[in-house]
Amino acid sequence: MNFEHKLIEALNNANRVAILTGAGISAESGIKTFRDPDGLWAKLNPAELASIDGFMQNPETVWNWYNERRKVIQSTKPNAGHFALVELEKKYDNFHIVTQNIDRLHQMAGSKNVIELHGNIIENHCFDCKKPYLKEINLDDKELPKCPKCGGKIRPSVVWFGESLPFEALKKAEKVALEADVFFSIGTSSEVYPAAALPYIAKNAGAIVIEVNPNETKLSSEADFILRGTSATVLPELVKLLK
Ligand code: BV8
Ligand code: ZN
Repeated sequence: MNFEHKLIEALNNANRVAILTGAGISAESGIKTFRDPDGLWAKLNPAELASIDGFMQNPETVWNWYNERRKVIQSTKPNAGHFALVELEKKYDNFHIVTQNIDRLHQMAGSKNVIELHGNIIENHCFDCKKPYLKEINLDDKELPKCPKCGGKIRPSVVWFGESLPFEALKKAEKVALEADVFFSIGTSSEVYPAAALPYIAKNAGAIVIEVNPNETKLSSEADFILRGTSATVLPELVKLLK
């Protein structure tokens, strides 16, 4: 891929870089995205599964859907796109990854400053008393675990539709977007708020916005640079060209 000289220059002159990632960056690790044609939600309705109402109506169905996703995620590892971001982080003193992903592949790849906006699929807690549930999960056990403290239903520690994002994480994400010289939006359809607002916050505060996505998104018209390719191919090539 050819990168515009102005893009390379902006990155070589930047001090503060912020990266928003979505399911697309994990696609080349073998984890399905949500809204792509073969995505998780091509067959299932997200509102029924990744939502409080969905869990309250069908707790076992939702619990087992997450266990199926855990099986996939357990067998995956970071791809060249994740590792390129680890290399990129070394070039800047002020570098943050804000991820919507729950797979922890950024952390597994070695990224240090990762802000998780939508929680993670590894941890669980009680739906009623919120107490963390630390017992090992048997991914083949269809039975929904119950809270040892209050008998409540155990749920994955992800952020569902209609649920507020973790306050500290969102506040920090908005701060890094406001301060960024360069803001990347990588592998996200820019559909889900408030995460999707971050590139606009960055742009309005003067950042250069770069989109890395093989497809057009709602953000594309606002981006200063568009790298129309997959993250595992574009990011390693880009990082190689930087000082
Ligand atoms: C909230 C859970 C306050 C974990 C998820 C109307 C307007 C604005 C907002 C709303 C509205 N109506 C409702 C809302 C709020 C709602 C929302 O934004 N809805 C949208 C759909 C309109 N948001 C919320 O509810 C949030 N909370 O607002 O709280 C509140 C409080 C009380 C009452 C009301 C409001 C909570 C949002 C979090 C929801 N949880 N997941 C899980 O099960 O995973 S969202 C889900 O979508 C995932 O977390 C995912 O991260 C997120 C975004 O999806 P993407 O990551 O972008 O993935 P997607 O498949 O969409 O796109 C993939 C992209 O990758 C594509 O562009 C594709 O081209 C690209 N790609 C593919 N391959 C590659 C690639 N890119 C690079 N390389 C590749 N190889
Ligand atoms: Zn409980």
